[in-house]
Amino acid sequence: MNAGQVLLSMAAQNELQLLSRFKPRLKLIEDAALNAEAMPEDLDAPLTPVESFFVRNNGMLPQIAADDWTLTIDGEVEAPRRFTVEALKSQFETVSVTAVLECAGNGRVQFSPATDGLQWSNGAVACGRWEGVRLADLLAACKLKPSAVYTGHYSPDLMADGSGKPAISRGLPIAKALAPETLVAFALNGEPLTLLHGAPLRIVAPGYPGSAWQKWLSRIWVRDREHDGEKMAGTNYRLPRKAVGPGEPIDPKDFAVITDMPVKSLITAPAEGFTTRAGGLLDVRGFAWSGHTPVASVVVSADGGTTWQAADLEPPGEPFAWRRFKAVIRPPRGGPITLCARATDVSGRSQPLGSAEWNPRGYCNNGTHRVSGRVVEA
Ligand SMILES: Nc1nc2c(c(=O)[nH]1)N[C@H]1C(S)=C(S)[C@@H](COP(=O)(O)O)O[C@H]1N2
Ligand SMILES: [Mo]
Repeated sequence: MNAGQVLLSMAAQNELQLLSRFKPRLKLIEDAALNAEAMPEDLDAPLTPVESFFVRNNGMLPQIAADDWTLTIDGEVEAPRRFTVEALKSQFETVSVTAVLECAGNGRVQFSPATDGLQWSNGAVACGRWEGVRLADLLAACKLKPSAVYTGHYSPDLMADGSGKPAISRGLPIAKALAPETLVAFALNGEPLTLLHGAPLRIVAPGYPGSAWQKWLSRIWVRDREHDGEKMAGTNYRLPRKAVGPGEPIDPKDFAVITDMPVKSLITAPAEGFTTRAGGLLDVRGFAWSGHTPVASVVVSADGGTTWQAADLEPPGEPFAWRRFKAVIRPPRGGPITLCARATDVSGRSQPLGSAEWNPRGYCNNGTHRVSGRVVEA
């Protein structure tokens, strides 16, 4: 343990035990709350094993008794309801969606100058098969009023600063809440959700940043305005409508909620620090994904982005899943080598070569992933 970890509270020490027991390979990000990310090479499977799924907490893990959990739906509905988990499973159709979960702050560490927020490298992303009921079906059962324009999500986890405030309470525009891919989920990769990922119930909002995927969901307040819960307002999980440079004044009015994640890719093999032989063949592979706009193509570079070759992209599966890409490279001579991957979506948007446009909170950095290694003479 390093000094920062020793300072963590007792509760957090239990959290660390959870991490070392269930996710021993994740890299801890220093913070009062439990946050940890995967190494890219541990993300080299179409469905990320739960063990390698990153963990993002805005506050303390809640103490929960999953047996008597209920979900209340109220607000702009004709018929407010309260469901047990069993009632959700027995009264509504169970469906599954394969979807990427990515924290809006993934890649933040590459922004210069640095911004506030957890300094994630590239590992706050994963792809899972989520199983649950459609949020649309639950809302239909509660009979939405015409005034319903947004959902507000609540859970019992509190901020780590002792203020007693909810750690986070975000929501969805009603159109996304009603979209067929949006779930109240209770299982991941065929297993019941674990505590770290929001058991017994969490929101799954494919294409949206992870912050919209409320864990430990206990209440949905249907709203007649954009939800204004904890970490919805100000500049939280928002991007400026027009560029704001470092040090420039910030007016939250000019910021809009992030509702779509940008096109992105990750090299999952070889791993950082690899060695390969000059004149030999080097297999490069990884995944590409985007929010709501399908991925069109991926190119790979073996010279840090000067020249590119097309990668093979596996045929599309489910729309919110990530797609495998592969390329074979023949490094000509010995020396250092830097691999890059760059995805483009069907609307023509590509990953930026360095970082995405700097923004005050360091969100949505979809800059190309770089992996460095060494070519050794045969
Ligand atoms: N109740 C609750 N839900 C939450 C959060 C949280 O702190 N509390 N963090 C959100 C954020 S910012 C992200 S990126 C995802 C992370 O989900 P995971 O921990 O299952 O990977 O959960 C979201 N849902
Ligand atoms: Mo996040």
